[in-house]
Amino acid sequence: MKKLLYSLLLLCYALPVLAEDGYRLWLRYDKISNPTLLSAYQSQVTAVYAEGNSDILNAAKEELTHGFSGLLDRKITVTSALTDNSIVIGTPQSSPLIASLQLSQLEQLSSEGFTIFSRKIKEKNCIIIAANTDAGVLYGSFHLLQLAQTQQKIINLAVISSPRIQLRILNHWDNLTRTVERGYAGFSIWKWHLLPGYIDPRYKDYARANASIGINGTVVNNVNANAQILTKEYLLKVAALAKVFRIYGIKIYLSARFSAPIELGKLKTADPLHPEVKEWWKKKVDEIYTYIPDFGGFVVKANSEGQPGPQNYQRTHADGANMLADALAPHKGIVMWRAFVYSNETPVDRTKQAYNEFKPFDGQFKSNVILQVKNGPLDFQPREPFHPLFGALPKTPVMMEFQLTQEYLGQGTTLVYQAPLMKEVLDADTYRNGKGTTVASVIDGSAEKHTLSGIAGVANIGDDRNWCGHPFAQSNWYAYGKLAWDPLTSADKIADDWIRMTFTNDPAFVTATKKMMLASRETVVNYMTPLGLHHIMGDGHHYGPSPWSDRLGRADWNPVYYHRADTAGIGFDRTEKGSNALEQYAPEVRKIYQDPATCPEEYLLWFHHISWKQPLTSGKTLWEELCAKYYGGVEEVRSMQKNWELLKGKVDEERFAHVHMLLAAQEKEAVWWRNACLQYFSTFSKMPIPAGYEQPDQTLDHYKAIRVLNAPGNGGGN
Ligand code: GCW
Repeated sequence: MKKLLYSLLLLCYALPVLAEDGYRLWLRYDKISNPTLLSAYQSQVTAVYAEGNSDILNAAKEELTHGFSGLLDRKITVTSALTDNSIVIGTPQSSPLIASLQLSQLEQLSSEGFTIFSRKIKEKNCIIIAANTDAGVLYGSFHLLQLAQTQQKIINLAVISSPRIQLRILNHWDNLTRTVERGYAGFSIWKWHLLPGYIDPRYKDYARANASIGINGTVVNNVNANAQILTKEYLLKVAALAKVFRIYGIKIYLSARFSAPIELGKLKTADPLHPEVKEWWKKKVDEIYTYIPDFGGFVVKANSEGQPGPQNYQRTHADGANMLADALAPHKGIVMWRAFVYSNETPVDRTKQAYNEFKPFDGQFKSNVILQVKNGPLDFQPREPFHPLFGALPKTPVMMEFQLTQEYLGQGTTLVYQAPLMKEVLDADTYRNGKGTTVASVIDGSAEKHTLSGIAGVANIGDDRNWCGHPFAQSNWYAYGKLAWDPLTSADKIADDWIRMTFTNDPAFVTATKKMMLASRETVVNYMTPLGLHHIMGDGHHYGPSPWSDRLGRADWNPVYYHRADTAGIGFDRTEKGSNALEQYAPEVRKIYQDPATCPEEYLLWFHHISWKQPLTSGKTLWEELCAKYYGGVEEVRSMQKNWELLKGKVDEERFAHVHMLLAAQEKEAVWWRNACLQYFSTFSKMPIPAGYEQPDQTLDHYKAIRVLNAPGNGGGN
């Protein structure tokens, strides 16, 4: 009896550890399931040897020993003497042993790069992870672990890897109240009220996860910023976070509210050219560096959607950015100035406004300013062409902003792997310096040899146990980091690795799941906004379809502004005959898009107003093609459901059931999108949904009457 009780008790303790609740992300380090491989790895790795004791090196040692102990199912420790089959880590500065190897490949590496190779040292077989900095060693350690997690070879490697982009940053739209703007995974993970005293263990796991994919910076507060974050009280809290993140090579940045000198400093103005304002920022920045010596700098959303900015004082974006840049420069801090600006006072096509606003200032920003530009000219739609500013600012460093949180991509219920979306933009050709000037080459700085380069992802992280809400949403955090390190990596490779580490190496599971992930973005486009449609989501909260909406205060917040459906056709004419947004692209790009005959169909209604009866490449008319896309999208969700069912038993029950339920929700939403949009558009096309398709079971009025109350992430105090 006692024994039974004891085993029951043990089981109780064991259960939470075994539960696959998604908390461990892609850092699961479970025992290698393939016995042959397991014994091979066991003979290749028996210990970790490191000379040097910095915090970052210690983090690398901890990760390697923890990770390999799990993967190899035996205790791997750090040894004080070199033993056979050791992983040897270090830099020439920290390790006399590494220095003695005189590694010429270190010269090829950037400060964060690493090299991994095998060598016999003092008759001992070693796997060496060397770098120029401790952060490089940490990244190399994660790389080696990932090779083992994905069951690839770990000896006799010749890895040389450096990040192509310098600043690889997450932007949290987290409010000090702990609500998250556009967040669908719970509340903010920052427990401001408990900081700086209580350090939630989650902060370390957050930092580990980021370091494992090379993310080296984080902006912890919403770009719709509360000036409070700049008070001493809050800066001490920020400093406590910075202390945890520093150990993982991550710098902290803050969103700065432009009017802070008024709100906190009691000044009468925030005019960037006013001496007192300059002085206030200078002092504030100096103060920040006393608490956080490696503080990264500011991101600023100015004169956008009601946020204060230099234009309130008839000053320019350059005046505003440069004033902050001057305050940060002595400390080597930077300003990430957002280009997401538009005004409804000017009746100009919203997609043109950022370019119009910033193009004239090219070359006028201080050297520690980088412009942060969203991937497309509108706002994180399921599909947008690349932002014309990527091809328009040769004299200014420009960084990318992607949105990992799925504001316009079905939010918490939708399985959508975003690497294909990101790749589409990164690979797009701006033709800025002739053919081959891809967006990736602009943002990595290589196109114009800029020294400052960066990329930001709006985080999809919250305090849900599994971090991102949807189990597959984790893949977007992961993919973002991997593409930030190397934008040339394929979406396929990233998905493959992520699945193996997050779920299982079972080939049948990997193949089927990868197929589903790679198709998932197009599926969402098909049932939400096919053929170049955009911004026809629900008012304000952006959840569900609402193409009929025209009630919001400003024209360009309303779906009818974007689809422009009438009896003649549908789509936004952005050619010379229309808003001429096309003039903002290079002639080569313009040429492709300006003619409906050559414009890729995925952008057709983005650039053109097309007649309902216009035949498309499929031979179908536009109306028929629109129907085919919406119906196809729903069918694709149904096949995802079927495919997922076939994988039952190949993954743990918990995550299987979670995804199963979410796919069912997604199917309902896809039907809702399809029925609502097609019935609404048919009031203009005056054509029915072709017979043969399953007909909508609800009327248009039914769909119009749906009200989504309390959608998460929409509004709330900051
Ligand atoms: O996509 C829109 C969102 C806003 C957001 C804004 C921005 C932070 O709807 O919630 O505000 O973009 O990027 O500034």
